[in-house]
Amino acid sequence: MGNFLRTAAVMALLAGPVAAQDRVLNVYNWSDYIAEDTIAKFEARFGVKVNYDVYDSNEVLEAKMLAGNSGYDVVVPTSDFLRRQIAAGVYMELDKSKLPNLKNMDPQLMANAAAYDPGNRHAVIYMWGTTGIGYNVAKVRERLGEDAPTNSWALVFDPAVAAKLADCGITFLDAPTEMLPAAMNYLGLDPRSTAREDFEKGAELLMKVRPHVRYFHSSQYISDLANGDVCVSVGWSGDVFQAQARAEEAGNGVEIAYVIPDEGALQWFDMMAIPKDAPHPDLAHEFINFIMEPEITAYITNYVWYANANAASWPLVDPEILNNPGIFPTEKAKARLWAAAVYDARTDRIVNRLWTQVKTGQ
Ligand code: N2P
Repeated sequence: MGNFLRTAAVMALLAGPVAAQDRVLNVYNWSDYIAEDTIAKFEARFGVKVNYDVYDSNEVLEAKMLAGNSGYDVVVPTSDFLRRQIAAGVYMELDKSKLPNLKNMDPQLMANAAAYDPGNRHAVIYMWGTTGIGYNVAKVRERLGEDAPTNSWALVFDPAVAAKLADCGITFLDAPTEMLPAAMNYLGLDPRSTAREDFEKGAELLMKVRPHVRYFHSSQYISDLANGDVCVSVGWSGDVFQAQARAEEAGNGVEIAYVIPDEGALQWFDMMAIPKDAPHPDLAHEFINFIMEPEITAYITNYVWYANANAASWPLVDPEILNNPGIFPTEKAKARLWAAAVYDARTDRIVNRLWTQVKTGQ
């Protein structure tokens, strides 16, 4: 009897750590998109382990989500991709009773996101931003003079201008659903159009400038801009500001600027969602609620230079970021931003075929 009790006590002790090990959260998020201590804080607070993987493309995330059984508990698709993944039945409805911090979210921005997820039933805004141009101020001035069209998409889409910048390095995002509409918009076409001819015209323009493009990649440009290895990148707002900050820290004399061109730019929302087959849905809710704490989200914004939609966090955001029109656009700039159209399967095929041609040059 004594032995039995002792054995039972030992087993109970063992059960503790085993149960704790089971408290694991698998997060799949964009690269360069979280503060250095966010995950450690969550692990310490909840006594869990987080596996944190990253991607730099909605297409990569989408392939995993549609295949199913990804093992991820929280993922962060952009709103237009979110919408069709919801239609495909990929995400569970959020249990809002487990997300009291939803009260911190800005109603207007959540209403914008609701255009892609009616009632915000499946997702919460993580961060948002624009797709514009990052450039090396000195190198662009050296090549194009004071009249460089740095407020225009002409900087990368006018073949004569791009030719003059080719030697210092132009890079494009490997993001067909963002690059083609940007080219269409520059041509005076509707960036939300899904007409085949419009995509073809956009692709034709991209084909003209592609000989001057060093690479198509969606994360490499951060360090390349910062080091002065490339001089103009079509990129995401916060990533360009991270490049600017890295150059400043390195004291290497590289000055990087970000512009939302006068012709307008894409405004996107990256959304936290829980796959239907997530292994740890309760913990996933805890994580989303944790991210919505004002201090946590303000610290992420201060670290990654992306705007958030958490109004309660804004007093804690560095004024330098809050007042930066490249991060939180002015009302005037906002009027020229467009929201992504949601592509159906037919549109997807057109876009993918043209994008392969643009990237390979044939
Ligand atoms: C972070 C990129 C996130 C923006 N590196 C893409 N929606």
